[in-house]
Amino acid sequence: MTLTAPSEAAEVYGGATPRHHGRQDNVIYAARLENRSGSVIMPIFQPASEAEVTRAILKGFTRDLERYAESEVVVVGGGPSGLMAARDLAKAGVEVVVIERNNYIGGGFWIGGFLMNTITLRAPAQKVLDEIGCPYEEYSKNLFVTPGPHACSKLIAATMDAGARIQNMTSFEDVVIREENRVGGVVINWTPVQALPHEITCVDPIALESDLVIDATGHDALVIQSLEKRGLAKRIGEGGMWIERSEDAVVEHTGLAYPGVIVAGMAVCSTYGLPRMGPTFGGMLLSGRRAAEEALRQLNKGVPAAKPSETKSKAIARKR
Ligand code: 48F
Repeated sequence: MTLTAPSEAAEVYGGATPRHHGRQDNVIYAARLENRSGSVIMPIFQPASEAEVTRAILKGFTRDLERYAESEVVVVGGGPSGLMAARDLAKAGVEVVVIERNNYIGGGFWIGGFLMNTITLRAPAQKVLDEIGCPYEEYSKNLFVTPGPHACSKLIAATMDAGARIQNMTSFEDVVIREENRVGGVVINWTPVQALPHEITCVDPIALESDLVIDATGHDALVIQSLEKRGLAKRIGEGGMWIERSEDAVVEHTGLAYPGVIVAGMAVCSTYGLPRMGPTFGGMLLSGRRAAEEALRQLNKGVPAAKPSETKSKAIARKR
C-alpha cells in the first residue's frame, strides 16, 4: 500500500513528495522521498516504527531501573553537591544513582543569585571547574565567576560521563529502614504522583536498596527530616548568612549524620544549624566531594575506614 502526502507537503519538502511505503498490518514502514520526476531521494533518517520507539524507551528504562534497584549509593537530589558526590563516586567505580524530583537536573546551580545566572566560587573550588572543563574568569583575587548554565551543564555531563545513573521526575518519599534503624535505601515515587491528591492517585511507591544514602536535597534536608519525624535524628535548621564562615563549615561538617546517611551541601547547614552561604557555590562542590570521600570510606573502598569510635565522637561533636 502506498500513501501519498497531501499536495501542499511538496512545498515543505522543497518540491519533493513524501511517500510512505509499506503495509499497515504488522509490517514495518519504510519511508522514502520521491521528487516530482519520481526519482528517489535518500531520506535523512533511517526507518523506525512507533512501536519500535516505544519498546526502545521501555527496555532502556527498565534495564536501568532493574540494575539500580540495588546499588551502593543513592544520592537524593541532583543539585551541585549531589552531582559532585555522584560524579566522584562513579569515577571511583561505585554504583551510584541520583534521584531528582524535577525534570531538569542541577538544582540551584543554574542561577548565581537574585535570578542572575553568573555563578561565583572561591578558591580552591575553581579547580573543580578545571576538572570538568568549564571556563571561568578571576573576578578578584581568589573569587571566580562563570555562567551558571555552562558550569551546571558541564557538571551534569561529567556526572553521567563518569557512569552515574540519573533518575529524574522521581521524588524521594521516605527511607528504607533496617536492623537497629539503619537506613538501607530510599522509597520513591513519580513526582507527578506526589503532585496529585492522594484520593485520586493512590499509587504505592517503590524502593531502591543501597548501602548508603546521601542527602543532597538542599535547604530541606529531606532524608534527615524523614528520620526526624520518627524521632531518630534531629535537624537544627540553617543559620543566617555568613559566606566566609559557612563554606568552610559546610565542608567540615559533611559526613555520616546517621547510620547509612551522609549529608552534603545545604542539607549539612540545615542539619547542624550552620550559617547559610547564599549565592556562592564552592562550598557545595567541595561538600559533594567530601561526601563522596566519606562514602568511599564507609564502603571500604580505597580510603582508610574511620574507627567506629572516631565516627561516633565526630557525630556527637557535630551535634553540639
Ligand atoms: O537546592 P540544591 O541546589 O542543593 P545543594 O546541592 O546546593 C544548594 C545551592 O544550590 C544553593 C545554595 C548554596 O549556594 O544555597 O541553594 O545543597 O539541589 C537540591 C536538589 O534536590 C532536589 C531538588 O529538586 C534539587 O535539584 N530535591 C528536593 N527534594 C527532593 C529532591 C525530593 N523529595 N526527591 C528528589 N529530589
